[in-house]
Amino acid sequence: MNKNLLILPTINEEKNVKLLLKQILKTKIQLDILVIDDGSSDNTLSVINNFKKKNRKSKIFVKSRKKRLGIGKAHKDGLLYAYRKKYNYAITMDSDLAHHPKYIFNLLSHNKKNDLVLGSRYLKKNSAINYNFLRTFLSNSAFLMTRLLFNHNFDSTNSFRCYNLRTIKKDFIIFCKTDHYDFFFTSLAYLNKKKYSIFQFPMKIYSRNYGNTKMTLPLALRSVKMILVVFFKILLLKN
Ligand SMILES: Nc1nc2c(ncn2[C@@H]2O[C@H](COP(=O)(O)OP(=O)(O)OP(=O)(O)O)[C@@H](O)[C@H]2O)c(=O)[nH]1
Ligand SMILES: [Mg+2]
Repeated sequence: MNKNLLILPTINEEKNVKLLLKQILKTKIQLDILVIDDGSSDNTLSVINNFKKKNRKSKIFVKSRKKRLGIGKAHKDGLLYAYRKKYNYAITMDSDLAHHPKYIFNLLSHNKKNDLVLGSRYLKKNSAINYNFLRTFLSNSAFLMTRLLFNHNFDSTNSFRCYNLRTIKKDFIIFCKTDHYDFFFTSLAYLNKKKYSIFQFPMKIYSRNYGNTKMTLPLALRSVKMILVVFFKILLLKN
């Protein structure tokens, strides 16, 4: 067993996942992979299973759920699995090629001295590639809001992260009641408040070329509401 588990949440990402798995293998980084799929109706699962057959040396596990349980739930379940199986580090990323696997090297080069490492598109200019106006507006607003309310400058909606499971207590998963996109800023606000050491490095994030976004208007509105709810929860939380 490798000491690193890479968690990939998927819904209908057949084209992306095919390229992504190849890119990951090319890095030659030692990791096991856990795909958490929420009811893909395209060929995502068969692409992954074919890839597994052709690359028997790499350990790829698949958890397939019948319907969409939420991206936050996928991350939480993946993290709990990693704790249970005693991995030292859990790496999380999107499966739509938004995060290039070359950046896993950056995560791993800072993960010994920090509890959480994450990539940020806000440390260097022009780091969000091919984002349209709406996407830029949503990400920038989330960044601004979390900066103001939680008093940190982390890229709080970025899922590209490495959790040090030996130093982070799994309580944070229980604190994050949320199952959707708000998981990302909630977990970060909690870990920051609990004084875990968080390190971020600059990275580029690419807009998707294949497939449709899984972000819907109700989910975006839910995040707006949850920022305020989490603000009060964090305020009441003891250090
Ligand atoms: N398992 C699971 N995966 C999800 C869910 N929602 C989104 N994903 C996956 O999580 C990743 C991020 O979702 P995206 O749709 O790319 O969300 P986004 O990055 O905010 O939006 P765009 O990149 O602009 O489309 C992708 O790999 C999705 O397939 C979910 O409810 N369950
Ligand atoms: Mg995306």
